[in-house]
Amino acid sequence: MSQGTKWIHHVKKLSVANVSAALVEKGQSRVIDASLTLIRERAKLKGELLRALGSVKASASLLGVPLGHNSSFLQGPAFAPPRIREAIWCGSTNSSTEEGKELNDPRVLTDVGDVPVQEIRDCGIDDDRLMNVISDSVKIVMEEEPLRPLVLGGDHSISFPVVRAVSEKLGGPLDILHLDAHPDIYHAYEGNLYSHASSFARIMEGGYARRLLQVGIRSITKEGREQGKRFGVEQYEMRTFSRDRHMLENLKLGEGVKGVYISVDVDCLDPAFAPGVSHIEPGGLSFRDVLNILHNLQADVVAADVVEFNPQRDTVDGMTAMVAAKLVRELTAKISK
Ligand SMILES: [Mn+2]
Repeated sequence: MSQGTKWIHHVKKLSVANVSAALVEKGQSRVIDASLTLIRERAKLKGELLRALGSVKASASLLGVPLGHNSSFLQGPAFAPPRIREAIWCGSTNSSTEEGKELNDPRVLTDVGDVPVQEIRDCGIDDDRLMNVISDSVKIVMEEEPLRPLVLGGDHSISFPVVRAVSEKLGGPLDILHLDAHPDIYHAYEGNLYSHASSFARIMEGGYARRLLQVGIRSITKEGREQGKRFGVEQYEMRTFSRDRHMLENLKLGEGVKGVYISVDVDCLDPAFAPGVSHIEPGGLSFRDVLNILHNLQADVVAADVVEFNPQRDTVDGMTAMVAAKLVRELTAKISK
């Protein structure tokens, strides 16, 4: 058993002792209800506040998903959400986004807290149910208009339950802009269908995306390309980025579907810009490349995530935390209007 899951033992032991399965199941359901209650009440309060203020069409709301155990390598992304929040509000910079949105205005950005992933797993709750809790949490945020979820990962496995929820809630497929060094589209990885390397296979199988554009790709296997073809994914690899750049920096997405979802894996960036990731893959995008793509994108962004920041691989001064935070800040500006 890998290090990050070592301590999640005792409920599994209980279930083999003299405790009925029904009793354990009932207790687990209570923990799930309690987990959803705090998110629901915070989202409700923020939604009521924004509706009272009026004239807000869409507003980003942070939802942390501190989950790292579906990674094939390191589990550090479980510790990312509080570090990203800390960096968003770090006093070294002001609270304006590049295009002039004020992050300390609740009409622009609110926070509904974290899905208590470790607490849920500590109670022996399996990944099928955990993924449902993540989806339910996203739907709870969307319930409170004008809130739109801006999700802090976590490893990339969380994008599947998040996209599923957004698509189900809006009632149709989305266009997805996915920035990543990897296509994350293996059927399964080491037998795990929920692996962070398989999230986009689940998304495509579920019919949650009309178009999936993958940008920044530079670590892709034969299976990754075959799966891409099979699902009709538009894979833009770094080796041809200089040729594709103009088109990718002038995208228009989402016409005729329910909206656009943006998933940013921090490792889409060259490790020179973002060393604090689990999978260091040279030859990536510059931070300005990513901002050009995001700033010029014409789209109604209904939700987004920033995933795979690994604080355990970051520099001592938290440089990648600032990078992840700035991605979140600029995505906030993209969502809120
Ligand atoms: Mn990646």
